[in-house]
Amino acid sequence: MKLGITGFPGSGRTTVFEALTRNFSDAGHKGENRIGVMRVPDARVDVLSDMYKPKKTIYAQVEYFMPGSAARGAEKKIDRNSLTAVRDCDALIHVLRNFGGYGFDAPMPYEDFLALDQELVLSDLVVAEKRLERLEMDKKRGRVVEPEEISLLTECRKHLEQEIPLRKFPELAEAKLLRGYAFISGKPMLVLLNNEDDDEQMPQAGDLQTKENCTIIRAKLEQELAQMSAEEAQSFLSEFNITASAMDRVIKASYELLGLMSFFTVGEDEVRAWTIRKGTPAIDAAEVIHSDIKKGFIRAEVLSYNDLMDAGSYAEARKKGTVRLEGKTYQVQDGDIINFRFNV
Ligand SMILES: Nc1nc2c(ncn2[C@@H]2O[C@H](COP(=O)(O)OP(=O)(O)OP(=O)(O)O)[C@@H](O)[C@H]2O)c(=O)[nH]1
Ligand SMILES: [Mg+2]
Repeated sequence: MKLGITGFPGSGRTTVFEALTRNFSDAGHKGENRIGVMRVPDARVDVLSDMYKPKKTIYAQVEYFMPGSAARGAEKKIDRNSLTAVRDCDALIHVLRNFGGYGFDAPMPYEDFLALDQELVLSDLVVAEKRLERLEMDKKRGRVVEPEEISLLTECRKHLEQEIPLRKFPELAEAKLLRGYAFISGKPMLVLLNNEDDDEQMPQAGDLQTKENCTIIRAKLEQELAQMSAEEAQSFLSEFNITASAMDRVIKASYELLGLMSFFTVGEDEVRAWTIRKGTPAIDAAEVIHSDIKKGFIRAEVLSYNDLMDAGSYAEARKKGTVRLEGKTYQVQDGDIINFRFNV
């Protein structure tokens, strides 16, 4: 699962990418694509690891992709190639400039947001129209066309003509028949307002905050922070009134945005967070670990993280009766600790 970073040239995409992934290089300045894999911070995994003292502790991960861009800073031009490049991402992180300074106009995050969103909508409209024309032609020629595909595409076209991004219609955006089109306005989006170092306020930005999933960050500050030693970071944190890295928050929000959640396996060898989509049944969660566990599935022994905390230990939880046996169709919950019983 991959998140693509978008935004105007000069909005701070490279800075955000580096702060997020701690991957510092001048590759971005040469217009190269960059990819970074980050662990998803999860205090529950820390606690479980303290409890079991395993040889290995494995966190969930998310991947960030930043397309290289030929456009250079503050050009105020949307780079279409970099939009095309994020079409195969599962969600978007959209960076808005809310800082000024030498060489920059006054920030206009709301206008920038609308301009980019319009671009996303237009490029999807072109795709939908072309495909509909094609399908109509095929129909006339007597070829078999899927009527459901035509009606879904027609619905998309209607919304796009009204300049509404498809992410406002999640069911439509996620329809199986439309998957191949990789509609970019249909991808879940996290909007990052990239503020000045000393500014923690949400800017004037119309109805942005109520309509979109927004987070305020100070990317330059975070990028500097990410390059410091622990001691340096400590004094920096208090100076700028930061309690925890905003990037941890962004990574967690990314995981949520992708519709993902974690279940855990625990033991002396390994404490591990496994990633599944919300609503996944136990039988498919088993497959994430190994296809043999799915094939030979008998039961899932489940204890929720909170019940483990209440009881203090697995053995106590068992005595209290909070360890449950669940079948194949059980819908796994975020934070379930699972021990799969299976035959090989
Ligand atoms: N004050 C301030 N400056 C920032 C912030 N984020 C980025 N900058 C500066 O803005 C400039 C552009 O940032 P980049 O991260 O290179 O932006 P970009 O979107 O990757 O830009 P291009 O790749 O050049 O299109 C750099 O000089 C950054 O140091 C911020 O949060 N506050
Ligand atoms: Mg850049």
